[in-house]
Amino acid sequence: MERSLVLIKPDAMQRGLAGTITSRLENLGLKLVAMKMLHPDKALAQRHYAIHKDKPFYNSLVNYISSAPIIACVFEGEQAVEAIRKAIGATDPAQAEKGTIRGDFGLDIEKNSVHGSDSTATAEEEIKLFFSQDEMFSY
Ligand SMILES: Nc1nc2c(ncn2[C@@H]2O[C@H](COP(=O)(O)OP(=O)(O)OP(=O)(O)O)[C@@H](O)[C@H]2O)c(=O)[nH]1
Ligand SMILES: [Mg+2]
Repeated sequence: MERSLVLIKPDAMQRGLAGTITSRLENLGLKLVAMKMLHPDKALAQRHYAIHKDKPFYNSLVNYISSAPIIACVFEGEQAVEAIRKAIGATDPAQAEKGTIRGDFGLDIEKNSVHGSDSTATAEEEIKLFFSQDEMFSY
């Protein structure tokens, strides 16, 4: 059983896509075990994307993620990390296949609607950034 952190990014929130995106991931057969709406501050955005701190787009990415409320969720299930990455599609919506979340809804390489953890190890670190133990559910 794996867990993955999903963020519904500002561009998707602002276009009313939170339910659609959550629904697509539930329809993969994954279980929603944590969920919250929050407006990330810059410090949280910087920690979440720390791996990209030397990239030219880092400041823009941090400003973008902290520009508006987002929804953070944890999905759990068999091969959850890979299943979610597949459903999300390529980073650049222009390259993402139709039928993927980014292929259908992403606006550009930065405003690409959703984040999904890229490994089980990353997922555990990311989940700890957004959720405490008592915000995670088993049912
Ligand atoms: N402006 C800009 N943003 C980028 C670029 N590449 C990536 N990003 C943004 O940075 C985020 C993290 O990049 P990556 O971790 O390489 O891509 P990813 O794993 O598909 O996306 P996440 O699930 O959000 O981590 C992307 O989702 C984009 O929002 C770029 O070349 N320019
Ligand atoms: Mg990534």
